[in-house]
Amino acid sequence: MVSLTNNDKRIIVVANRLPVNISIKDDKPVYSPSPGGLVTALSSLKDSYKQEWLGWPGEVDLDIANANEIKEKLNNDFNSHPVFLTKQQVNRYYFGFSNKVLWPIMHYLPSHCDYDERDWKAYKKVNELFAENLLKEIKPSENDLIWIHDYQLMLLPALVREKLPNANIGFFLHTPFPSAEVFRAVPYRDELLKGVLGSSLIGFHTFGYLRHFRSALLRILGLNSEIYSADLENHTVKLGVYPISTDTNQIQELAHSTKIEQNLKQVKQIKRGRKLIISVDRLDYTKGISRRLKGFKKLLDRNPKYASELCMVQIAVPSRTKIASYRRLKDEVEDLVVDINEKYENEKEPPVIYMYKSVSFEKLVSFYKQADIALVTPLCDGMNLVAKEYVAVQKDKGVLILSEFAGAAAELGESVTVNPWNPDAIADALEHALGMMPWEKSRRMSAMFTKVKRNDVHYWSKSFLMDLSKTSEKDQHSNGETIPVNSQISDEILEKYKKAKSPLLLLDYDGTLVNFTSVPMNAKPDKNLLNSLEEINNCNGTEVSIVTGRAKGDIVEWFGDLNFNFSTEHGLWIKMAGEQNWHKTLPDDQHPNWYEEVKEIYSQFCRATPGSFIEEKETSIAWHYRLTDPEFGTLQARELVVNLTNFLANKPAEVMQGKSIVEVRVPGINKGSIISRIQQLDKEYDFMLAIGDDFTDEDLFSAVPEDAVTIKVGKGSSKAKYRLNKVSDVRNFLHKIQAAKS
Ligand code: ADQ
Repeated sequence: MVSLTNNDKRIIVVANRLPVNISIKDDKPVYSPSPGGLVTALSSLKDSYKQEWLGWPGEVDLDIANANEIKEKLNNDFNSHPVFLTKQQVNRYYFGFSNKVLWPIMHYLPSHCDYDERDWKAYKKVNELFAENLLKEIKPSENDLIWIHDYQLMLLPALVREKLPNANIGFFLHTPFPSAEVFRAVPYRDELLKGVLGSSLIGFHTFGYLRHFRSALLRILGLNSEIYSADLENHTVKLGVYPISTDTNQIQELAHSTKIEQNLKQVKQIKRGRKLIISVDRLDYTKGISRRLKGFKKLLDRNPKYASELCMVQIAVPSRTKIASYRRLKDEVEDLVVDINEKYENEKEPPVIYMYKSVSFEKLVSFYKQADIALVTPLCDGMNLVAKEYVAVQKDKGVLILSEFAGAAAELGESVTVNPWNPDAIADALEHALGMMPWEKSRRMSAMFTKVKRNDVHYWSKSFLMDLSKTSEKDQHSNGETIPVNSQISDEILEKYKKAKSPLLLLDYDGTLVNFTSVPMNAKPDKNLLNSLEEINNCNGTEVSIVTGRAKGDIVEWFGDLNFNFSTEHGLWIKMAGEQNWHKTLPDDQHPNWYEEVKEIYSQFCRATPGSFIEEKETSIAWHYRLTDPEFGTLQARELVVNLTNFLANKPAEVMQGKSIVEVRVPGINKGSIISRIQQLDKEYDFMLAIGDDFTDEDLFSAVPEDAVTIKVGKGSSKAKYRLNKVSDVRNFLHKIQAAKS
């Protein structure tokens, strides 16, 4: 593991809110630290890393307050850098796009979405403001770890990457990442995904969210990723799972300290000898408070005696009260509480005690300590810290009832899990918990406590930052052993080329000279490419060769007038410059005897895989799945390869799987065949350059002489010596070649 003791590095935390509250009293700003979970998470790294914060300082009225004075004070006393926002920006960026679009979408509640183009514009603007402030005020270097938090800042990683290509940028999403089917409903889904992809490392609470994110990359951006990484044109993004947690030791200490004595007494007074069920949430429609109350009512309806034996305390912190749906929720919850209490009020106390306020952490811990049951039933929740806080306090007593839809359920399997949408199931879970034997409570709770203690919030931040600090090293090596063509290497190659008297260029077509298109016939060469190749071909003895897997017809149509060398259908048909006729590398009677049957197998797969199609060539046949549902297409391709391999076991055929294509061809001919043809014709060249992007080009790289320059385009292992990232890099390189001899 990489050590995190490094005083040269800073951790720059970027979050919507700074960990300081500013209020204005008598026209003067008053500062009070508001240490949330992130401050605690980073506290154990205080001595090894300098920490700086960037965020919105809260609703400070700038007409009254002095912005410069606030800025200086925050810098000096809190290591914090404010991003000042106008009231309108806050309304549109925070209450608008963040909380009326992204928040409900992330929690599978698109019916709560309220789109407004102006909100999106403000969201973009504020993300830009964050980027500007970060670069201007903090001036990060490549040594720093920049840690961006949550859905309000999804565009920020790419904005920072644009200015600082080698920065270490981490992004952590505190909400769930929903199924791609839901996320694709956001009108600006491409921009949002591309924004987050500016990161070096993206962290999620659970593997499920990571899986959904990868699926969104594939379905929305067409980007294929690995389980823990995605390769982009200019950098690799690592993906990881980091379940956030509590400061378990600190909570245990507090639970046993005298500091909470007074609070414990107050809770006991509320309890009055009854069993206590505790629920603690922000008042948010994702938290399932209404259904939870209905579930509690069902329990009382089934067992009216519980009305005097139980007491349910619902603490609800006021949240996002500027949004209408939150205000409606408040009314709904209050009505439900009144309903239950009116129906079951007895001579002692009402069964539901509803507290609409934020309470101190000491008080919360006292409630957790006195609670026989914690009822945590969000309809959807990234993690849910209340569940873990309860476990951290209880240690080996109590019962946790936990929603299946909270991220915490992935770790806390010993809880009583419940479907939070179903009040009957909530009543069942409560009955189960109330009847649970002490030894079982202890067994379940101790198992959960061990996990919450081991994977605490310090472990969360350390593991994320360790992985982030390793991303830059990894990225450098992500290209395997091939060497990226930097300006020095490019100059060396060009120098050799200039000196050569008879150079030969061997260029693959799709994925090398042009980008892939969904329909292969649409990938026509543009004028610029044709001019550039023609000019190179006419220059001082240089011969250009197109070496492709495409059918001869396509190449004749597009390049027929040009005096190039051509090798098509993976080396089946070759025509060298100046030759009148095409040379076929296989005898005419070699029409494959497996051809029709393979075509029949392909047809079956086409019927079962909408969007796929067959491409017939003379001695090979290809099944394309570029236009299919990407996940299904990949699965079907795997299945097809297994079928074909079995069927062709003793036949003269090769099965190859390339980029969204499965191809069966006659063995013995491949893209390297053009080199044999050159030898047959006794042609000699004193410089060879081969460029290609996929596995079929590896045959060409193997066939060229040792001293040839070979270049792989894109990621993936290769026999080539050098690497260029993308088609546009190849085109730029060709322009340099063009300039070199002219
Ligand atoms: P939240 O939606 O805010 O956080 P949660 O994880 O439960 O949800 O955190 C709430 C925190 O606020 C807890 O530490 C809790 O003790 C405290 N709190 C709740 N009610 C309170 C009250 N009345 N008074 C005082 N404190 C109260 C988002 C995501 C979650 C994710 C967290 C962290 O929505 O899914 O777990 O971030 O990543």
